[in-house]
Amino acid sequence: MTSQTAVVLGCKGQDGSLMCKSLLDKNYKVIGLIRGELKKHSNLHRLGIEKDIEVKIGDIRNFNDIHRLLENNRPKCVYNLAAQSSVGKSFINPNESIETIVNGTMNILNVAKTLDYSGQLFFAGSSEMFGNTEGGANSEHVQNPVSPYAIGKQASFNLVKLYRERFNLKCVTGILFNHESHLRDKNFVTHKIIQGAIGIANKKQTNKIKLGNINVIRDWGWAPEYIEAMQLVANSKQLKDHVICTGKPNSLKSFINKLFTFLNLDWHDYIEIDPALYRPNEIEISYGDPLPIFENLGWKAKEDIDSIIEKLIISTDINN
Ligand code: GDR
Repeated sequence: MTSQTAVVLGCKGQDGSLMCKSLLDKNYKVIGLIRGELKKHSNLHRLGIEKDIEVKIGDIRNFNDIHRLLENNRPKCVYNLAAQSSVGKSFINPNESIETIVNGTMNILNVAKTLDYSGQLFFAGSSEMFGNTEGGANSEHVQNPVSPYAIGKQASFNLVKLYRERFNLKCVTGILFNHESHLRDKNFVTHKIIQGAIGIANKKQTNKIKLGNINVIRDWGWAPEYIEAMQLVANSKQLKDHVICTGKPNSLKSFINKLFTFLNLDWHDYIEIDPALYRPNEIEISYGDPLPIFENLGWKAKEDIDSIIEKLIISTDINN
């Protein structure tokens, strides 16, 4: 039997590479799109799958690139996991955030509409579009984005909804809360802290770890299981946007405390607060409501902050 084809836009990031691996495990033919060249130590290489997927070069903002990809391959499903993903960087280069997130989404939707594409389109949304959450946020939560990144994600979410309701495209957004793995880029706080803490524990690092605001509260989940949730949201006949979260709020300070305690170290000796790392605008508290996705699709996060820290310590390569 010929296997079905799935397209992963942004296939070398944390989520893109994990999505490719999961789809390959389910016997899909996987086509991945990247903007530049595939570097030697990409996440695809680290997962040992760079030869198992078909990698194409292209840009989600380019009509012809996406048109060619969809028309030639007629995939069952397209996962848009491309675009700039750092909230911090979006304050430094807002144009790139808005262009990749909003124009990218718009372009993919327009290509799909032009081709009368009947497969599923999944878009990675972000809890950042809610701003501070009042209790655990579900997909109907009031939206108050406070960064260029979040403003882009809010626009993307609303475009997807519009094209689903107005043009009958099978497109949905999975609104993702923070989700981590050893494939995280070091721009993100969990990877930065884990790398530093392991370096300190192994006596390879003597400098303190400099951080911004550690009083923030977030809902941290385990990326590999969020990939499975994304597929459920994408494949569901309900065509409904869903929040993907654990529902458990934790402060960054408690993440740090748990991690250093695990390594038998006192974090107070190794963390330095650097006001220069504070963001111009910050979300103080953000966590989701895990019930809708459980009730509608039967998905529930299995990993919590403690097991995530343990997994990150075991799997992190401090040279990456
Ligand atoms: P976030 O992730 O912005 O929540 O976006 P990040 O790990 O960058 O920040 C989490 C929180 O930690 C605070 N913080 C620091 N952050 C970084 N990067 N570096 C620091 O030194 C530091 N010190 C404190 C931040 O201010 C923030 O409050 C992630 C991304 O995956 C997005 O793509 C996704 O949409 C959201 O999660 C949900």
